[in-house]
Amino acid sequence: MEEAMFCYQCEQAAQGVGCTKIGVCGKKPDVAALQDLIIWGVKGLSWWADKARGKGAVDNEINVLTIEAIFHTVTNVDFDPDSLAKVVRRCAEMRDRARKMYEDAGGSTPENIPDAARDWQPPGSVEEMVAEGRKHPVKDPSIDPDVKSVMELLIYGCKGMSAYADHVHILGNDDDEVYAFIHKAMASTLDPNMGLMDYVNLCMECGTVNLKCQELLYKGHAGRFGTPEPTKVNTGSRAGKAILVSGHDLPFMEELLKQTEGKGINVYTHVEMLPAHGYPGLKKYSHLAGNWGGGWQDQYKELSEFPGAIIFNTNCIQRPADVYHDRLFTWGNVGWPGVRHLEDWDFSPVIEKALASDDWTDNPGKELLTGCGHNAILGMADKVIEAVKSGDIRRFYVIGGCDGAKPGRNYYTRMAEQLPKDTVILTLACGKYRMNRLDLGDIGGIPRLLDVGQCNDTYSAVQVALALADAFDCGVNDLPLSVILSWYEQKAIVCLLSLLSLGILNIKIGPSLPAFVTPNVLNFLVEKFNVAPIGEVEDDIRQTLGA
Ligand code: FSO
Ligand code: SF4
Repeated sequence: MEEAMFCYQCEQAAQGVGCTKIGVCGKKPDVAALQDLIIWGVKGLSWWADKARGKGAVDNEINVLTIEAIFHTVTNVDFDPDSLAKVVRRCAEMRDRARKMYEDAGGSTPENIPDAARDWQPPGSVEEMVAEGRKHPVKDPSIDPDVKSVMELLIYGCKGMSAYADHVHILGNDDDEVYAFIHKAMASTLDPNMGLMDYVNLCMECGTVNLKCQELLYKGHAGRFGTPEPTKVNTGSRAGKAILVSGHDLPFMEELLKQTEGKGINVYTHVEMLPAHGYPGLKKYSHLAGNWGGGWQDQYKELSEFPGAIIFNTNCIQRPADVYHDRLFTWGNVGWPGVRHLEDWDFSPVIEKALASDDWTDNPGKELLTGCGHNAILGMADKVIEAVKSGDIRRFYVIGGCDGAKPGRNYYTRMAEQLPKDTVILTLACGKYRMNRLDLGDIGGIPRLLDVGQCNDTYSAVQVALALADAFDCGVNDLPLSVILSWYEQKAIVCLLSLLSLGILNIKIGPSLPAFVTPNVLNFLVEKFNVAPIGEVEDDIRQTLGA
């Protein structure tokens, strides 16, 4: 029977193979087809943009559309066919503009223009676009399965990086190196002469460029909001009106805090917004009240308990419950059919909705610690180094990445609980919700659980590792440090590529391995980097401690 769709880009891929009827994430076949068409469109526009850049011609509108379009296809971002159809049209427009830019810069008509880069125009209706999208599926039996596997790894790396690049752009910190790489990489997937190792090399370059992109983001955030500092965050509620912000975009949070100031509304963070509390420029707002809920996968229940307006500015959105559907908003690249989308920086609809919604009650909760980025950790470097030398700290564990629904993810909680008391855990991204309510204590005043920040703060965790390696005059792989990743979507993929590009060995990945990685590609990763799936908690602790 013909498959209604095929997608295997995230950890939830059905049966560990791929979603073929409807996405486990809720993605319907029409949305899958439109997202496939967007990726096809991005490949075409990238082909011309890459050539134009070779002639010295660059257009920032093309650059920004490229990353925004790709971001719309990341897991749990945009489920709205109308919004996706608009992106398809923009891709065709920008492809034509990139071609013209190349020709105006003196480029001659190339031979063998790939179909995706030809002057195809999107049909008028969404239904026709869906039919067109079905002609460009992810599956392509004409490509060798191992080559296809690494090609998809590259595309998913570009998806993750595009999300970060979008935040960088919103901060106004753009750098053409990031756009140039994404255009080169996406264009390369149309080149029949590319072989397996060519894509492997591009994947490593993707990891390197992503670190640059995350550095731009870190510096953009720190420049605008100050350096994150360790901050305790309440997880309960305050009496009064309430808005909950989910997603990763910090300038959005600043603007919302400005627009809600003095209006009797408390603003709460959800999932990846938690690190917002650590930035001086954001925590100075007294109505930034606390953090609500656990990992993104619990939103149906937890957002149902939230009385005010709710807004998602990035992933991970899921099908809303009826009880809050009317109080839900999306912004940026996020979309859900029937949910009101805010196009710009005027948040008055959200504010009005919050003011018209029920009050919340005063109910203080447990406190979480966030804001422990590299500046904070390296601020106590002497203490940390001394604790390692004296044996008070035996080993560091970076345990982070995405949270998710699978029962196997309790591995990360059990790992944090069972690690010996002379170990320190650095955590980041939403995977932290598997452990950030545990009381793990401290080692001579150094908290045993340090929340480095959002997934993009992989950059910050890397800075800690590099500084420790420098202090102990050794390589990162010689440090008493283990990396245990939990992955879900494509940002985690690009973070993994960044760690591999630094030559970091022995990374453990769970709760399951990517469906798009073939056995041969996995063998390659095992041989070159000794990556391994997570095993039993006790065995993994014993093995990493060398006990
Ligand atoms: Fe999580 Fe979702 Fe930040 Fe991801 S909220 S899963 S890796 O979007 O980006 O960590
Ligand atoms: Fe399935 Fe994940 Fe694709 Fe959604 S994003 S359709 S869950 S593989």
